[in-house]
Amino acid sequence: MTTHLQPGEFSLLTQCGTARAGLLGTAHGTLETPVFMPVGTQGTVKALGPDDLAALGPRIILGNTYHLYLRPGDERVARLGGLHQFMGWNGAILTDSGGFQVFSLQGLRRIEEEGVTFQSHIDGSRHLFSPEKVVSIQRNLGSDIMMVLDECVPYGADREYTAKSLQLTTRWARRCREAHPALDRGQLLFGIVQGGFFPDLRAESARQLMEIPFDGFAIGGLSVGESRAEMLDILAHTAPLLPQDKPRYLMGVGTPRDLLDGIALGVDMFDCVLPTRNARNGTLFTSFGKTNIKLAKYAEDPAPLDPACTCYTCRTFSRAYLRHLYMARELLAYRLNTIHNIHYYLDLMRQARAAILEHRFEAFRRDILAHYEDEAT
Ligand code: PRF
Ligand code: ZN
Repeated sequence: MTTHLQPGEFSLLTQCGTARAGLLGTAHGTLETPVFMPVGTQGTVKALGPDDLAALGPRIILGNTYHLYLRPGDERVARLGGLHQFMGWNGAILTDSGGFQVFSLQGLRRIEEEGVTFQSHIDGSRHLFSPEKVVSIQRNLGSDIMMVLDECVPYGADREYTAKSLQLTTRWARRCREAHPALDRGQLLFGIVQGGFFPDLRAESARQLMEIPFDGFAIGGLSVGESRAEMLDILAHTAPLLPQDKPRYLMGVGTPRDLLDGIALGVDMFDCVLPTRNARNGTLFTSFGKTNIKLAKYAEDPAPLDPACTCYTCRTFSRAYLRHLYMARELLAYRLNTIHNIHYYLDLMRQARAAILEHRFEAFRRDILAHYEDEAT
């Protein structure tokens, strides 16, 4: 049983070193942190239906402003009752602001004070994302947690560019807050710290954003091509600068190892396409490390994919069958693999949370990481 918190209320239950276990209230339920948010970019966690999600049990998923604005359109979603109703999902939803997706687009995009202009990847039409516009879109979608418009500075950007950019991100953040007053807790609004790979600029960004009454703070601009060591370095420097009494969200990260390291450094929320995307190319996370279901050694293997896993896929099917589905490009392969990988991520977070609450997180982390020793992940 979980205590029910009001939207925006954040309760820090325990710290184990700098790792934190907490609760965050939203308009669609209370989240147990640390939490992993499966990515549902276009109003679906790819290959899963709401019944699959219900069985897996995440309390929150992520949606994307950029994609849903272009198609089917946020106003259409609003007319159809909002994103929760539209996609048949009654848990919480966090929407990213679209800035990051726009910046990852090839071709035309222009950053100005007013906002960022870009061309649709669908039909080439031109659009402007201003801070006010991305708030309006996210209000139409009705997400529980909205993100401010930010510029995710490309890896390798120099100090001068990064410093200018973080100032712009702060001005955009302020305009987002003004477009959605802090009193309106039905939808929370998080600021996003940028500042590239310059520790003092990270500190400056955090300082400026903390003057604005946000419901939580994200760390953006990481996992953009840097080494793991660089990422952890900036994370270790940035996380402790953020308010103790507000949730901290590391955007677009990462591998199981990254999540455990992030948790150790005091991060409460994560999202990443890795478990869903990997599932669709046969790469599966297991208690014995990462594997690929297409390997020939699985062709006649009657064992479950991960004997230690309790997901529907592992309870029901053999490695041989999963390999067959994958090799035959059967649609069920995507669903079963995704169920397993999402289960793995959610279970890792549940175990991490339990370990924090029982003050044994470091031992737990070392134990899990031993399985991933000689891998990039
Ligand atoms: N900003 C936003 N979304 C993001 C990022 C960011 O910096 C990242 C960086 N890894 C992922 N998603 N708005
Ligand atoms: Zn499984």
